[in-house]
Amino acid sequence: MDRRSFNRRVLAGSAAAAGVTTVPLATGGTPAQARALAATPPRTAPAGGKVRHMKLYAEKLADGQLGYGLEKGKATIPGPMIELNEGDTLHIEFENLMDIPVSLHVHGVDYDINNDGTRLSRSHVEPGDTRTYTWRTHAPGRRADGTWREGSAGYWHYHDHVVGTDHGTGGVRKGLYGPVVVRRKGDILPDKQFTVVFNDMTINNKPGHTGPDFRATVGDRVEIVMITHGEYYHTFHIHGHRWADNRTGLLTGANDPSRIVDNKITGPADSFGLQIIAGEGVGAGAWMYHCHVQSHSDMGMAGLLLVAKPDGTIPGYDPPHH
Ligand SMILES: [Cu+2]
Repeated sequence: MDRRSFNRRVLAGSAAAAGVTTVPLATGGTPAQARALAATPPRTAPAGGKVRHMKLYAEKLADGQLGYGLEKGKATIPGPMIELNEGDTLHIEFENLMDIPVSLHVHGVDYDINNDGTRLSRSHVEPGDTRTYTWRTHAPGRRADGTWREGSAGYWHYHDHVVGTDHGTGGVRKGLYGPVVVRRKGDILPDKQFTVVFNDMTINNKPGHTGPDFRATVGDRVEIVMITHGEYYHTFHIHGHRWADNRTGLLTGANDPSRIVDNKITGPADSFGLQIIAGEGVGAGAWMYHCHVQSHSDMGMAGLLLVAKPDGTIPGYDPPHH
């Protein structure tokens, strides 16, 4: 089930429970339209504490790049989005379909040395082999000494740490990376999610000039997970929209001191996330996002957030012809 139909179901259920009338979504309404009409608050993350299992593969793609995927033959760059709630444990049965050793190394969550995904800790995976990596997460709380321990919630990422060099330089360069989102109970859930990875001078290792482009409808709550890899520093900028420079990318109230930005410097292995309401206050359009280092954007580090009107049209946008 895709996220939108999932939203439809959840929205339909919650609206019914709240006794509100909604426009039938089967007639083509978006989750955002339904929410606006029903004044339904956004969905939020539940408490964690679940034990989850998933299968992940590493494989060569047809064009010689490398990717992670949930099924054989379906690897993508970036790899699949892995979402957890604070308190969850995740066991990943990771299979290496390539003819070279590979690994899975994660940022931000809890893992012991056997799950580090490095050759130095002998936690990589030889060709044809399978290994289960375990990631754990925790909610914030007070330590025995009274000091505050942070929780795992954040916008994180995973990547290979052995292809090419003991730092995975070759693996990361060829596409072995992906997003991890850990939510705190009550965090607002998006309608749509996109991952943007500035990797060397590409976005998401996309060959050719510019893109990828992403699609949303006015009013959609869009979440962007932004990750940087490679050799350079970049700045992530999006037109027409702003976000809070904090853990969630959202303000929590009138007195939240977080700075509002529309541009953020980002260097190798940095990651952050943001949520925007597509077209809020500005309407539909082909809204650019790009690295704001001028030569980088000139060289193709730019794409579009295509925000459509409810009728599907995008004013001023001339789609590329194939
Ligand atoms: Cu750049």
